[in-house]
Amino acid sequence: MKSIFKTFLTVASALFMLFSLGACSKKVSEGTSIAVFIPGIMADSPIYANLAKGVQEAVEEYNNSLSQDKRPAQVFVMEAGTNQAEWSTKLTSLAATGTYDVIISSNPSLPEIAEPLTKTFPSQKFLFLDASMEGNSNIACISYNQKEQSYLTGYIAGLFSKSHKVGLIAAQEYPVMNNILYPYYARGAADAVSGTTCEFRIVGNWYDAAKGAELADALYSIGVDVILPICGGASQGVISSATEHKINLNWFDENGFAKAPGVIISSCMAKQALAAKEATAQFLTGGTKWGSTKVVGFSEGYVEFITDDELYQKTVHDSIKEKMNSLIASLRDGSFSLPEL
Ligand code: RBF
Repeated sequence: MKSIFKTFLTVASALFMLFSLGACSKKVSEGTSIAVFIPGIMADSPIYANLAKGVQEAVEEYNNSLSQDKRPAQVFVMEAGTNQAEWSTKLTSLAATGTYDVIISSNPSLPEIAEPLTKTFPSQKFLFLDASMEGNSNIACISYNQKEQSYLTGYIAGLFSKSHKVGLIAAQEYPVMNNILYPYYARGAADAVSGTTCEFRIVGNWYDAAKGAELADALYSIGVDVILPICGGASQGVISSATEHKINLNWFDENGFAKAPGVIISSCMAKQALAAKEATAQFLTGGTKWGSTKVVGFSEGYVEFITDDELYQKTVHDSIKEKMNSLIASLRDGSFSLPEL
């Protein structure tokens, strides 16, 4: 009887040791795990490609700075695809794995999708760029003020247009598009050359290049000669149409000059890779301000109108470059600020 009891004690203590070792080694050995949730696809959507790039760069730098006894942080990138009806289910599945310390994404529609998940999975953190939400302690956001980005783009479109008709081809309508991107683009064009009008067309998705071309053809047929496409993969069709009709394009979200030399007259972008890198680095070092939204824009250095590209220098006449330079300078020194629209 005594020996049975002794055996039981030995097994129990062994199990206890094994368990505590296991639990302990789990803590020491597991590095931070990050999921990047792409609400769409990365191809032709620089805002998403730069999100993944920025997160990966931050993780690489963080891992390089770790001492040898620490496990590296890991990143898993998931493309949720262009069917927006599936995003909620896919984000839920990702949170349900319980594997990721944070899910990082970028899109104005995500906080609303993630909000109910923070109740179901209370330890899941979400970091969203190009989005805003206050007061949920599991969610932190970075929002771009894109007024100057749109206005500068519209301004050069207005200066460039000979017909004084410009156009914006959007993938879909959403609050940032309707309240900021389109109105400030149109206002910039009209402020550049009084009487310039702006047409607005909608593709209906972020991938249909044939529809993009069809809409650009139609805008050309009514005299539009400068177009801003904000429509992901559909912008490929806008490029083909503009090249064929010898009209011009603005570009958004990345330096796009090389995509159609001589056709693209401007590239103005929010610095998504930089913002994603900084936000990820802050998360990895425990500095994220949960429950809040940080707004960054032109005055904080997160919006860049590219002037040093050779193709900008070549394509845009000096008189227009000078006007753009003085507009940029006046926005920077505060002598001109944009109206509320
Ligand atoms: N921008 C993209 O470049 N690609 C996309 O697939 C994409 N999908 C979006 C889906 C929704 C529901 C919303 C609200 C925005 C989407 N955006 C997309 C737009 C993006 O948030 C941003 O406004 C533009 O990239 C302009 O900076």
